[in-house]
Amino acid sequence: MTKAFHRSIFTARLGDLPRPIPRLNLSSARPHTPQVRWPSYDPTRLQPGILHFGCGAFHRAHQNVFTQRAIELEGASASRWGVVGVSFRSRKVRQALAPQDLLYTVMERADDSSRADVVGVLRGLLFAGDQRARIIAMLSDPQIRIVTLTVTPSGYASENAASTDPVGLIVDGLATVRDQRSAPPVLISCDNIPHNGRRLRDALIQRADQRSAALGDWISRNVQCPSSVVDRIVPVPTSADSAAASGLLGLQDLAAVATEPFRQWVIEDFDGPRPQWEQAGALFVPDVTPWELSKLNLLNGTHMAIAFLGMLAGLETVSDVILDPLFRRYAARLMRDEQIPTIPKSDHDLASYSDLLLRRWRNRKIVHQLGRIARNGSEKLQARLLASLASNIATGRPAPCTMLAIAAWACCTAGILRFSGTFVDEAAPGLQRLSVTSGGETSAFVQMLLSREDIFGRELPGNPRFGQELARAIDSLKRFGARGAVSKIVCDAEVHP
Ligand code: CS2
Repeated sequence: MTKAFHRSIFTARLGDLPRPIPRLNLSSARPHTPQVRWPSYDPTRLQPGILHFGCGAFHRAHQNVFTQRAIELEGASASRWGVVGVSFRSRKVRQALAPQDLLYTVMERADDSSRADVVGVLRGLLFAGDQRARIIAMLSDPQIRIVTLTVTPSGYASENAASTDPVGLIVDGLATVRDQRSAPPVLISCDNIPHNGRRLRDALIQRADQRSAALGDWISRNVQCPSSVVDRIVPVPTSADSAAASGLLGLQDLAAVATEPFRQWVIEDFDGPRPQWEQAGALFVPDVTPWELSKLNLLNGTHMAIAFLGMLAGLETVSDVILDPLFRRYAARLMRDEQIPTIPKSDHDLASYSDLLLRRWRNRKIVHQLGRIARNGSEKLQARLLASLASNIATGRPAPCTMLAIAAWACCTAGILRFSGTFVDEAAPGLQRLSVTSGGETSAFVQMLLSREDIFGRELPGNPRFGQELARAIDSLKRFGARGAVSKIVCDAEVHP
């Protein structure tokens, strides 16, 4: 065999090996692919002006997209709105983003269109467990004019022993601001909870009061916590999403996020500098309540209802449920007959909003796992389903769809019926014990269940109609299964509208 022959085999073999795709970062060459948009500004020139707590997929696909658009539309003057993210639960986000110079792709997917944006607004990423002092220094840095939060309801606990939870860090940062007599940043909660601004403010004041009443008082007089309503469906990112982004970019992206085209951010007016988010589609309003009520009830409440009923019916994703004509009718009826009547009238057109929701949920390109929505359902039940139910009971309006949704939550969480998929809920072990103690007796189970004041409050359990109807709905699920129980309600309504 000649040397040349050896060489040709060697090169051929090398050529067969898959070449590693270079990682997305600031120095990677930008391939010219029409579906991918790169930031039109230079990310290295952004100065940090926003500190964000809770750097998960939702933040990356929501607030950062608004900020990027605002920076692009405002031009060079907006370069003071770079974002420094803080993560609390793990170092994973930092590990994925650091080798990418904090760049990542947001892929917008619809059944008939798709686009991808490389987002460059993140200019720092800190981990609360390791970098407490840095975070407090940033909170009191006069350049940081805005702090946004997506830390889930548990992030607002006013009692907490750790000093690295969001509320503790902000209180420490504000104490420094007060000592240095500078202006505090504006704190914007972007969590999906009622009156999120007030909730944040109360948690901060209570925690500060434990240190010194003067600090609590200073916070109450000087710190603005506007409420905001955020909306965009962002499933948990998967390795398939990373692979898809890498395919589009020709560069490896291990922090890519997939989302729907729709995005909404409604923010209560406040004083002080901010990116021109309204140019990017955000809405500034004096009072966010109408948006908050429609979002929490119509979107999140119906999501929750179809998640538990869908899992009981053996389905896996939101689009599986909504593309099923029976469940689509159920969702439409829940919104039209049981939720819209409980929301005070405003300029917000709720009939169009619910039609839009049904269209958004049909999107098969968004793989939104029902188990993800069911996660920690017990802490979300109050704002999403129980509040509208209480108002329906008070006015004597029947609410069979809501009752069935609550029954489905109970059957899944207490392990009364089998369901597809998995979900975590801190209250689940306690509810499962109740189910075992009741020995399969629905009314005994319901009686014990309703004593959980942390889930149901005091008022609803005091109304005997609630307990009786809930027990009937659970029995209907046990007897006819989710599909059978839903069709009894929906078909019955169509016979007797
Ligand atoms: C969902 C929300 O998991 C859930 O509770 O209802 O995450 C929902 O997708 C978002 O609020 C949409 O804006």
